[in-house]
Amino acid sequence: MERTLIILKPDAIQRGLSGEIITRFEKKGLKIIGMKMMRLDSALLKAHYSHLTDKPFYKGLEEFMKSSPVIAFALEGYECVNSVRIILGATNPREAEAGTIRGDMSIGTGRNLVHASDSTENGEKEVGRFFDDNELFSYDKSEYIHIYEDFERK
Ligand code: IDP
Ligand code: MG
Repeated sequence: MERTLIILKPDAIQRGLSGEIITRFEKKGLKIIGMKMMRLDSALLKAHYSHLTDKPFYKGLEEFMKSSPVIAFALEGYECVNSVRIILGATNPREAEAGTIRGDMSIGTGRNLVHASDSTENGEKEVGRFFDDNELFSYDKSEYIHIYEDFERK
């Protein structure tokens, strides 16, 4: 099982799209193992977006991500990092496939609604950065027998 970090960005909160976005992950069958509303600060954002801090758009990105609270959650599932990125769609929503969250509900690259980890390694790292151990929950999901074959949920 992999873990991935999702952030509903300020545009998702402001536009009232949180429920619809969460629903897409729930319908897929992924398990929510932690969730909280939080205000992001510069230090956390610099760590989270360390691959982008030297880009010209970074200042605007940081300001935007601090502009209202966000909802962060951790998802768990078999090979979920890749499948969640597919559900998200491309970074530039104008190039994102119809049917994806970004493709269906957004237009601007800097207003693309949602973050998701981009690799198995980063999934683990980012969940650990945003959640303490006691904020993550281990529990059985009764529908798993109808979502996974045995070998997939080991
Ligand atoms: P990702 O969110 O699809 O993983 P990254 O390249 O990691 O894409 O970039 C993180 C976020 O930074 C994007 O989701 C987007 O909000 C913002 N961003 C990336 N590139 C640009 C750009 O060229 N202009 C404005 N914002 C950008
Ligand atoms: Mg990224």
